[in-house]
Amino acid sequence: MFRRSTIFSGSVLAAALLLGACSDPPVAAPLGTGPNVLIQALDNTFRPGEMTVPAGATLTFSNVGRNDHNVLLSSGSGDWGVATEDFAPGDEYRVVLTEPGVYPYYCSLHATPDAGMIGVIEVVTATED
Ligand SMILES: [Cu+2]
Repeated sequence: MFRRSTIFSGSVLAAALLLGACSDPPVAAPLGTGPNVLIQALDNTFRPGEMTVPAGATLTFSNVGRNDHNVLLSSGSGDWGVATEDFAPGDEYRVVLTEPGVYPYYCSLHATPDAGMIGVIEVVTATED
């Protein structure tokens, strides 16, 4: 259904160190078969707040604000997202959504599921070439 990774996070770095990799952050490589899409977390809004992407697109959430944020699903659309401790200023979180649908999300520090720092991603069936 989905794949995800948190890049530049402590847990991933710790795993990389355990595997004997160097301590540099992993190079950001695309995960999905579709385009790469950037969603910025500002203080305190997601930009863009609404977007439509083809299935298989790689979504990169980037915390470019000065505050901690998180990404939580507003309603049942899988269990992707990123916790506050893994989404500090400068952190990025990636997820590939392969199932068409509507994925509302929010930051629990600065929003309720319905208002505030919220966003929604609509995943549509990828067109065949
Ligand atoms: Cu926030």
